[in-house]
Amino acid sequence: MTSTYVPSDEIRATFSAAMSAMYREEVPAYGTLMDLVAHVNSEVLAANPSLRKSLEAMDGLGRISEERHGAIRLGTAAELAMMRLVFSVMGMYPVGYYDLSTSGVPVHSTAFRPVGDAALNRNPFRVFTSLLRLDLIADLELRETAAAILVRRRIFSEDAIGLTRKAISQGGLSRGDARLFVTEVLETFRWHDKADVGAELYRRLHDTHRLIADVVSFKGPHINHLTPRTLDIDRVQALMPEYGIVPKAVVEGPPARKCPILLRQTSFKALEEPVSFRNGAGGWQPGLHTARFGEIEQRGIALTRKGRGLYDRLLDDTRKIVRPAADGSNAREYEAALCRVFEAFPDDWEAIRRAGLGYFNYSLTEKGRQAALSAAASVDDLVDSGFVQAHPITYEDFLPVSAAGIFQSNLGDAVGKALVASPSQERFEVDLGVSVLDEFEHYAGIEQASLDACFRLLTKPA
Ligand code: OOG
Ligand code: NI
Repeated sequence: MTSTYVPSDEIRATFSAAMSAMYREEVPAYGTLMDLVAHVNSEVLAANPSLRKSLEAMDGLGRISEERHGAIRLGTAAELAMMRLVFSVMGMYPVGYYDLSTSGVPVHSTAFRPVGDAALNRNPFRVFTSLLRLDLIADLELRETAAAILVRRRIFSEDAIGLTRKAISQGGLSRGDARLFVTEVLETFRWHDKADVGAELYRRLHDTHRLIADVVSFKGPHINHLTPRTLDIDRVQALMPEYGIVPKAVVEGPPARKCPILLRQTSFKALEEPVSFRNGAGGWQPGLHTARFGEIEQRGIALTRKGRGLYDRLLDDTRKIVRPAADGSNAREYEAALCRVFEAFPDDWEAIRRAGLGYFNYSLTEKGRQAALSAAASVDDLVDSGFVQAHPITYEDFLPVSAAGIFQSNLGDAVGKALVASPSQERFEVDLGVSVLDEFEHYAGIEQASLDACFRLLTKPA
């Protein structure tokens, strides 16, 4: 009977499209950004046939325009645990642990995403999912008030829960159930302009930390941004003002390079939106809330632990020279320092590969397909002799310093400093109900599998 179920990849693709359509309607600037990104991507591909070729080999061109991530902020462990089950129906699993407390944001996070080439190529939709950490709030009374509000709310509909349980127990969903599942789950991510609290409590939450107000005051974890993938982030950043969008001052992540590494991101500021607060007499009182924004990203090669270590060190060195100011006043200075410091990171695929800084997908060349090896050879020998070629593996995850920069550009400038860094992956995993996948092990596994396949083919008797 399993064959009658809709593949989880397809449910995810349908959900991602539905979410994008909903957000486009809710936040028109996101639609403008999508159009701009599509325009720049097609320009880049037309002007750069070799990039086109390597993308075809690396990721499949089809996924680029489909590609996006979103972000939500949850309030309780129970919400996180249920969210994990919901995402699992769509073939999305928690990868990585991100501690944002180091940057003054009282959350820790994971990314739910498809795992493995086939699933990523079918649809790479992912959701950066944060859990609020009330334990980092000093005001005990406010902490308890917030916790009491959160424990009462129900962010999933009965049908969303029922269909999730059904999918898990029977191993999938029929076409009709899958359609209903997408509709019901989408509700969890919808914007609600009616707050669940009064203006006075909102203000107290807001003054403690704007993020707390965003999580606690509303009925559910509205999607706060969606991020299309661009092939030229600097070009999109430069064109944004022409399209009536004001970008944040600096692009987060590594500088522009010939060989892109990890992830570069930029966003436009959150909108100030009209909301209503409860007025105590059963009525409503008008107010404003800022939460929802747009973001774009450009993805490069996944780095090994060694490569990531070098990246983290260089980023840190840069920030010792110039720390990007929230108002953008030293943006040029920061970019210049970033470029200068990152000269220490090789900008050539073969150099990156040989130094063990990045992960690669290996495959046989035409010459390799004709060859049969009897003696053992090293990977470098096989690459040198032209039997094996290496394509960079795309980074599918996130970066905590960048994420903090994105959070902060959208939470106003007054945030920062006040928290004591306290990563708590164990606590997070208990709340989640499983361990998160280690991203490095995951990429290493993909690389190793591609090498194993090469060796198998090369040593097969003719
Ligand atoms: C999430 C910010 C992190 C990214 O792309 O790094 C993020 C949030 O604001 O909730 O989405
Ligand atoms: Ni994002």
